[in-house]
Amino acid sequence: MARSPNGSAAVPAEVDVAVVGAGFSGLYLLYKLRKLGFSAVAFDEAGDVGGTWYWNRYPGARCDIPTTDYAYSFDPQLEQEWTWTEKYATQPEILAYLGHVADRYDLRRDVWFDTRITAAEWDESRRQWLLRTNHDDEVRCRYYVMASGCLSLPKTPDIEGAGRYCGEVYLTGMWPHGPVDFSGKKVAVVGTGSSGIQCIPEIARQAAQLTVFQRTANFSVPAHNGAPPAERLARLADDRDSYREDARWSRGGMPAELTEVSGVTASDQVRRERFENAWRTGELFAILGVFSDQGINPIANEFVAEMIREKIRANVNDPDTADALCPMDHPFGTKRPCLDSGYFETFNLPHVRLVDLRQKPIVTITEAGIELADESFEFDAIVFATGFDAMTGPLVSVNITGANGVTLKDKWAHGPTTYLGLMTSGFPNLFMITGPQSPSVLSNMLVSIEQHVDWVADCLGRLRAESLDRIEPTPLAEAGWVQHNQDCAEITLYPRANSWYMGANVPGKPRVFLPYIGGVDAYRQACQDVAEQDLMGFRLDGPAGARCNDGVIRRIQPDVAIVLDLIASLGLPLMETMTAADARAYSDATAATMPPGPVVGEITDAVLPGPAGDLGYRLYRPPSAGPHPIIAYFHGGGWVLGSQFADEPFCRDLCVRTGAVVVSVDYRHAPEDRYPSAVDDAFAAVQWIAANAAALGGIPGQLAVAGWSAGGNLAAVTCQLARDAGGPEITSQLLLTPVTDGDRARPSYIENGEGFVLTADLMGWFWDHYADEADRAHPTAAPLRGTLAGLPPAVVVTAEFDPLRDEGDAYADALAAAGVPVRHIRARGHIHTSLTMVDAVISGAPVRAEMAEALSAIRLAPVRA
Ligand code: N01
Repeated sequence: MARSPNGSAAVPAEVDVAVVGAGFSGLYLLYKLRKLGFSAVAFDEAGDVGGTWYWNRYPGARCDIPTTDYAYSFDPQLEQEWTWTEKYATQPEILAYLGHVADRYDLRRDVWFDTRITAAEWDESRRQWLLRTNHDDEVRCRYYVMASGCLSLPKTPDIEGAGRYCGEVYLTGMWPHGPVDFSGKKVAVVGTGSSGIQCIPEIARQAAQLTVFQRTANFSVPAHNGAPPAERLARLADDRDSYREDARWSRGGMPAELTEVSGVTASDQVRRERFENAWRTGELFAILGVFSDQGINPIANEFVAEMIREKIRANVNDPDTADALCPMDHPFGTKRPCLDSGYFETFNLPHVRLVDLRQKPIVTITEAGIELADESFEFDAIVFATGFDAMTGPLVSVNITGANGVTLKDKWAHGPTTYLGLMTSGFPNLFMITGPQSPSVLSNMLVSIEQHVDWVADCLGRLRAESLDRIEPTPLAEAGWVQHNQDCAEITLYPRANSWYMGANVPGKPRVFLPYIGGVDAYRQACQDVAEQDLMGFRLDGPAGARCNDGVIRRIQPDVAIVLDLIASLGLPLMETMTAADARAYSDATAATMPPGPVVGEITDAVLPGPAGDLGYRLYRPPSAGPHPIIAYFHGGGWVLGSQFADEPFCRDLCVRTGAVVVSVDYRHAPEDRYPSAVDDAFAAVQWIAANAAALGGIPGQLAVAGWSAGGNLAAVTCQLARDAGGPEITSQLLLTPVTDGDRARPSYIENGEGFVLTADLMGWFWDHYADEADRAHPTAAPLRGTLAGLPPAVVVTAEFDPLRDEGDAYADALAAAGVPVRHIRARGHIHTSLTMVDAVISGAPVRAEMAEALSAIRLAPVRA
């Protein structure tokens, strides 16, 4: 039976590339592969091209990205000849566009419709995939591409009795092709995600009665549909290429200005203005970008969420219904927000009713309708808008067996693991378009699809040119990418929602954040970097031989990378080229832009007597009733910069996390007062604090010392001095990325000497200001060179991308070797300065939590009691 419009009776026995899917991805892939001279065929279960737009024919189905951007950009001529009628096109118009694309490039001739790939097996001996279809055809291919979409496997309604119902049943994701008429009927819609929210107003127009069963209220924004957006059209007309290039290098795949306005610090008026402006655009990325911090800070997020709830309450007449429609259980954006046309207003119609399943769950579906604990409904039709087994579902639903005989389903039993969302180890020559751990569903799909297809096509062309025929990611590269994805997600609020992004909508599915949330721009850069570094992280093989440039493409924490990019973009002069006065002014100005840190119980300023005059200190008291343990804290700044106020956010954080009084003491700075002035001051301060513990609200005998960087150096030195002097009693020491030696020949000085804020040169500048060469090896300047036995238990924190990493590591090792209890925390992906950037670098929070927990665990037990 011919299933291809080219009239072929059977699929070809062997091709270069087999593609699953004939939607946006599959069609562009066919076009691209053909241009490169590869033989390629595509298979699709559908009767024609269209992918998701072939199946999702429910009333009201539209795109939620403006048509100016929801279209291919690979061929300017195609762009010129197609005119969209609306800002958000209807499903028939999008399907017509895809039909036009298929015709224009004569793509249908290589697509086998009504054909599902049921199994795929890697044949190592022939370096080919063997694919089987539901018609028992077989096709061998060198490369196999799953262009099967992220939301293409509808979830079967997981509701008791779902199979019993005898009336009309519809799934939004598999809507019939013939007409569906709800006129005069009693209709139920189950589900209020994007599909439900789009179809509910349309069904309400026809049905005699409509009952909406809502399990989770959803945020939705009016689409303000109409003509395609004039401003975007004008920009396209003006310079199409640069508009498209902006989209490719944007965060979400549409040109948009990223705001730096924080929801936390903006005034009420600014908040309201920004929100209303975004609301008026009717664009998802606008409302997702009202504030720079709404995706990571719950307070900023709640401002947006509450303003949306206000809109809902203003549009829905019945207050109880309005309340039920207000999402309360997840931060805004953490479930895909919807765009609607009159959704909330629909509930003002007399024949439309909302049933809140949180109040009254469904007990069962019956032959006639739906039964709750206290009410039964009869319906002529039930529409299930219950969503999809997203992202991984379409991939693991095919029985794919890789090189080691393991199926993809088994490999991903605990969640997907991919390299760049493009490939997965153990499955050579298998590519995914918009696979898990790529931006895909968090972006304008069209931009992401084109980027993936281009990357895959370039890769295949390159393999052919280099006489290679096998490509597979290494376990190291894949683990690194999985970790990076997790790092990106964990700094956001997204994992807080029970969303399909998390796999939470499918019972039994592992809860893992599925898409890459680092942004289209960052992702594109990563893919480009991999390609430029000889396909780093891929094992390549073929007639030309085998090779592999193994490695991890992104090791820096994502928010640290943002800070580094920001600093680089400012083009600031290097601190080591400044005078000490200018460097101090610069450092103070930078500190003033940082979030203040958490609220503590009390902050007081005072002075204590030092060897050469008073030393200022700032005391942070926890909110709980005292007395508390005390931490004497020494600020960072290379003995040159800073003051008792300089590390305020970190001190507050330390105070709140440990429940200790933190006394941040100033000390004399170089070059005015060189070594050992700072040491003398630090030791004197610790002696005074110990002697005055009770007066400070502390518990006598429970004194820790702590410090960051040069302050960590002083804290370490102070512990040695106190031990040698027989007091005061110090119960523990917290050394955060400390200076312990100053030997700048260590590998971390070379690996991390440039580009991570604290440079090797700057450290040299600090040392030169602080101490004469002859003094630098003295244990009171280089505590690593001192005797370490008998020191208080230590928490040593070192950062991966810090020039000081190795001397911190060496100190932790040496302490342990000397019999000192040590908790060594290695901050993966961090730099020297990122762990103190409280509320600015979110990924530092777990490290600070760990150090506080470690300190609390040892602080209360004096070692030499
Ligand atoms: O699916 P969903 P969707 N009992 O999973 C509910 C894209 N899309 O098809 O939230 C009762 O979002 C479920 O409740 P809960 C877009 O990316 C785009 O609507 O799990 N209710 C939820 O309310 C979108 O995000 C457009 O508590 C049950 C609903 O069903 C994605 O596709 C249009 C239930 C499912 O919502 C998926 O959207 C449409 C049960 N057993 C879709 N099981 C555009 O505008 C599930 N629900 C382009």
